[in-house]
Amino acid sequence: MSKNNVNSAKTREYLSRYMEGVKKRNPGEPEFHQAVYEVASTIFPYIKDKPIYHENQILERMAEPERVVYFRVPWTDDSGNIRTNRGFRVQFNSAIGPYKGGLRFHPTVNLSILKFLGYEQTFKNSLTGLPMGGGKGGANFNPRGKSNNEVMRFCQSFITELYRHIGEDTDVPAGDIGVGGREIGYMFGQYKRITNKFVGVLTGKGLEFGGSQLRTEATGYGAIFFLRNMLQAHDNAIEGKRVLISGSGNVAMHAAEKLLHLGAKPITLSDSGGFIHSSSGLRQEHIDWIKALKAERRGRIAEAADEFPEISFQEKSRPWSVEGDCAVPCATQNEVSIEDARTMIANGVKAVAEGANMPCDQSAVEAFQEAGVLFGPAKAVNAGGVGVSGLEMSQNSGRISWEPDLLREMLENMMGDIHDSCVQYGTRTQGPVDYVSGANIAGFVKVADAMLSYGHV
Ligand code: NDP
Ligand code: 2IT
Repeated sequence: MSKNNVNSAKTREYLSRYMEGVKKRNPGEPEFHQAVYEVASTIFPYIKDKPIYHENQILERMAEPERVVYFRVPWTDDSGNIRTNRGFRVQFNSAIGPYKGGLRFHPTVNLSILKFLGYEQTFKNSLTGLPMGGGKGGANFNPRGKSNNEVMRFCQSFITELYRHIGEDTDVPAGDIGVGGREIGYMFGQYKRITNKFVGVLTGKGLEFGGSQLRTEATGYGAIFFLRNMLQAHDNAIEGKRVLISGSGNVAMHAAEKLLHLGAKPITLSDSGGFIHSSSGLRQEHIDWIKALKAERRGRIAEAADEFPEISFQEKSRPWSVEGDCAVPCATQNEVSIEDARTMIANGVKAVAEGANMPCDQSAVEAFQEAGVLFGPAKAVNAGGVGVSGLEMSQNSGRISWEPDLLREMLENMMGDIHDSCVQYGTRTQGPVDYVSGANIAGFVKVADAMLSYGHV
């Protein structure tokens, strides 16, 4: 991604011709183009003296989903009106295992966003070291303001179509934006009812029905382990660091909690209405209160400022202008622009770890890298979530459940191994580790070599 990666004229020419083809074949899909460019710009320099990947058109085949399912989701609201949404599942790549990746319910969901997420997921899942291919799905359904019964009816209708395309050895969905424990419960219940099978077809399930210890916490906790590892590898420490976080969902809240465990200070959180700030640092009591606000009362982050005098709220803004040492964006794609990046660099931010998927736009990533800011890309930083999903699949297959301590240890080790893989492929002669190249190359090699073994499929 950094300009240094695309370092020869010939590589630049290959990359630009490749991207022209991707854009022509996938018109009107800017998020998908962005995700493919980020990977291709680091893989072309890596494979320039490895003709086998070119001869076998590996990057071309990797940019084409193996299958896309696109379906109608009718449901009835509480007033008796019939509503229609659009459901999707993008089965991107199954070279190293069954398709695996979350479901997103958000009004902005479209094919471009799900293709970017499914493409990214392929490399992320490879980095975990577990046998999981890449997929993503969801619907343009907005759970906000809907009653539990409406969400249940929607989930049941969604699975009534999707169930025939998924399975414990075929495709295993999980949560993402707008899909948490409640939605997974409704969908698992309907899958079991239709198929008469109790199998690990979804992850992120409740602990009572096959869920894994630590899956709920895994993405946010894992992201902070990765941030700590990046700082440690560059002779710095996480203790005492003031950390800007965006979002107040699953990833953000557990990132904030793990920062507290490690002696750092989460100072902001946000939602689509604005952000909250506490200069002395958010405490566990704030985090517990906000978790309950979001999960039980489905309220807005602004309410935290009414409840706690030490917390302020700024409407319709993102937290990136607040002074801090590190940033962990945990809301959504492209929430950090080049202007935000410049502000953070000027304010002395030393490390950025992407908790959300592709939260920093292309120019923001380049600005961080050029300024020498440690930059951890999403596919490495947030891989702990899908990593523990993979462990949930193993437990379900074996009909066993592992103790919390074992899962804690497995998650921390997995994040350490992912960090090591990035260092292996991303170490440069000068400057900090290039984690973008490191993650992309480490994720690519395993998937590409499996694809070579299969011939042209
Ligand atoms: P949640 O639905 O639990 O929370 C999402 C949070 O982000 C909410 O605070 C939401 O605010 C905010 N948000 C979402 N969309 C927007 C938007 N367009 N503008 C501003 N704020 C927004 O989702 P998760 O925490 O699960 O996911 C957050 C990110 O992490 C996503 O990028 C997801 O793909 C990624 N991720 C999630 C994993 C998981 O295990 N859950 C694993 C790996 C990555 P509001 O409620 O106001 O919309
Ligand atoms: O983006 C992601 O990695 C997720 N939403 C989690 C996917 C999973 O299968 O646990």
